[in-house]
Amino acid sequence: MRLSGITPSGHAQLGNHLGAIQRWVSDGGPDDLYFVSDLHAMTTTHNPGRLRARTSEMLAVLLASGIPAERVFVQSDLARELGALTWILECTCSYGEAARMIQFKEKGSGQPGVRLSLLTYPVLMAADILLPGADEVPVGEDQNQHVELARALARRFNSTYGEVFTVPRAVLPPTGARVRDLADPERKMSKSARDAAGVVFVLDEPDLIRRKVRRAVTDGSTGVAYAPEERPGVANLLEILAGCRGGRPADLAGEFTSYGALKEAVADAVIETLRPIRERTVELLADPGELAQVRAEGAARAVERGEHRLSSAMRLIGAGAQH
Ligand code: AQP
Repeated sequence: MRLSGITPSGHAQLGNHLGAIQRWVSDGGPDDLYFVSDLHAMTTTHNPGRLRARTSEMLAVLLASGIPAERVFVQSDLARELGALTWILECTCSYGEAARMIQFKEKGSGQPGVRLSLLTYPVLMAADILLPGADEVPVGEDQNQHVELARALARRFNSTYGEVFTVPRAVLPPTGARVRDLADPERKMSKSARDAAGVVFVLDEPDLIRRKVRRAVTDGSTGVAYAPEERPGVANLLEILAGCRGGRPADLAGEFTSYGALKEAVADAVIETLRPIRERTVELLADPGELAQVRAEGAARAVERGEHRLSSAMRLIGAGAQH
């Protein structure tokens, strides 16, 4: 069973769609779970109203993209169970293990007022994974170390107190699955990018998508060829086209003789890929009752999948009332 999350740290962007959500729809199994990881969006300064709105929007985007309602939930709806399990796992984890996480070192070191949660969120992530018993966790390279931590904590708990947790493994994306920022192809496209000029958001209107793609950074070469190292901007456009239409980027390059024609084709493909998702998301957001019901049912199902592990873990560590 696979588990994947998406953090509402901004609006969903094309990289989230092509690199993650689209695969979740096409490769997902009936037991897989997908969640909006809103608790992970609080490790740095956040705006509560904006977080709530983005959480609903992200849930709507997942549903509009084709993920069945019975496979989604919102992380904070399981705050009690995840909070309890996080504490148990923190009592299984050493300070050194948490402090070694590269993301903590990159985002936290030397910063004033760093939230403690920036240090401990990989343990929450371990709880996300271990509570429902996920055995496969599709993640980007940057999250691999966190899945390693979840593996270590599951093994340590099982060997110290008793077998409760499935030991998960990370499933890394195929190479070339990274969508890069259109304005700066050295960076990956990100929902929290400081400058949105090179980020196509899933809910962008067609005109805006076309403008962003037309302004995409390419290079001074002539002719269209797929050379990710030497020509990252053009390679990114070809990969986006392949992600939307199918086919291999190197083969698609042969269809074009100019960057202008390539950009128009990319804009058309992205607009047509995202159009039905945007339209359905708008409908879903206009009906908060339906979203609230999906949330409530998703939370109940997710709790049901994991509560027996939490109660076993509580019993084995000697906590909670004895039955
Ligand atoms: N540019 C990308 N190309 C391919 N896949 C991507 N993903 C994100 N950006 C790209 C994949 O989307 C999933 C959910 O991402 P996340 O919410 O866990 O956080 P992230 O990877 O940090 O995504 P962002 O958009 O870059 O968010 P911020 O700006 O908050 O850091 C993951 O499977 C991720 O690999």
